[in-house]
Amino acid sequence: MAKKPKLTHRQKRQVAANRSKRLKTKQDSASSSIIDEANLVSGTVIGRFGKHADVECEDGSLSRCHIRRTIDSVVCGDKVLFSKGDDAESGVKGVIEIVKDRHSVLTRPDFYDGIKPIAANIDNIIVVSAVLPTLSTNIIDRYLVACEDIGITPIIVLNKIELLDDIQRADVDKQLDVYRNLGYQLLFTSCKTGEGLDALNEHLNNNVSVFVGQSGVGKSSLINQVLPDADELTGEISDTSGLGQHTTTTAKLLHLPAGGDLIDSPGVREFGLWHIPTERITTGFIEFREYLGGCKFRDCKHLNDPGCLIKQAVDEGKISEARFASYHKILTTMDEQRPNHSLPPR
Ligand SMILES: Nc1nc2c(ncn2[C@@H]2O[C@H](COP(=O)(O)OP(=O)(O)OP(=O)(O)O)[C@@H](O)[C@H]2O)c(=O)[nH]1
Ligand SMILES: [Mg+2]
Ligand SMILES: [Zn+2]
Repeated sequence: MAKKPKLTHRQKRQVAANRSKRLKTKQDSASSSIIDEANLVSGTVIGRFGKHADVECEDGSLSRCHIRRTIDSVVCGDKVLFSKGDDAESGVKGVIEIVKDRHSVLTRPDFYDGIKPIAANIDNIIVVSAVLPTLSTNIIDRYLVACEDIGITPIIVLNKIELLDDIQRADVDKQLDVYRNLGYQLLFTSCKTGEGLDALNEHLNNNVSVFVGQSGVGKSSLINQVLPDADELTGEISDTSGLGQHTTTTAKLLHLPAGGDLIDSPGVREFGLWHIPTERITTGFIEFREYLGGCKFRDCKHLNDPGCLIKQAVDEGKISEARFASYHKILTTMDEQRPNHSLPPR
């Protein structure tokens, strides 16, 4: 069989748009609506495995589907339409033809694949961080920027809190005051003692929430606590690095008994932000927003530029020095993390 030509992203979009138009026209015409209704089934993606996606229909049935080659991406939380077709040998029950418009999508940059969506149609993002080996507020800031960039105010969860003694805990607590002052919800949790789990539960009910954070911080463990039937695989921490071994390899959507869904996502080592243009990184620091546009120079780098309102706010104690340093650290590491083949998004 001849090898099919590889399509560019633009071509894929065009083909998908045409297909969508054709299907819509077909659905609109009374004569063919019977065939389409019989063939196209709607559902929600609850798992992605290589070339397949598991789609759950409203009646609760599950269909493993292929994905039409022209579709750019399918992730957990996506609302899709698939055509039925039973392949007894592979167990595949259909082909996803259309991904409906997403009201939100969380993405991350991947060194090899460019921008990768993580989860779609989410209302809530739970940013999980661990307090050991050290608390990294820079990593928290990176996630906050990514969340603010898609217009979702996340909840910050500090897990494994029982590992700290009282003095360490007070120190961590103090470092995190800056986030409370900015209005972010902050929870201390422990899967070992159960601390904070009820409070976490309250934030999850009736929402679609995605758990994000570095590998080994305890995302799957927290999900297992909240949903004992979830049975998510959890991993041991390597002694040398103190970090996890990427135990969760694919995202998965799970239902909460009281309503709402949880999406467990695979952790990452580095959460780069090079896919987000600099101006959007700046607005991702929500306390900078009121000063933007007021600096003396239009191309102000907000560092040591004369007449910089942000630097002035730092000097006056209105913006935290730690957040200001974190902002510049993100900008400098962005260039290092961006793969050479990717064009800078500035
Ligand atoms: N001490 C302590 N250990 C925890 C806690 N929560 C999780 N762990 C341990 O941390 C390790 C990693 O937990 P996971 O839940 O697999 O972490 P993850 O964030 O899902 O990691 P990835 O799937 O790789 O992204 C496991 O050995 C857990 O038992 C906690 O509250 N306290
Ligand atoms: Mg996991
Ligand atoms: Zn400035």
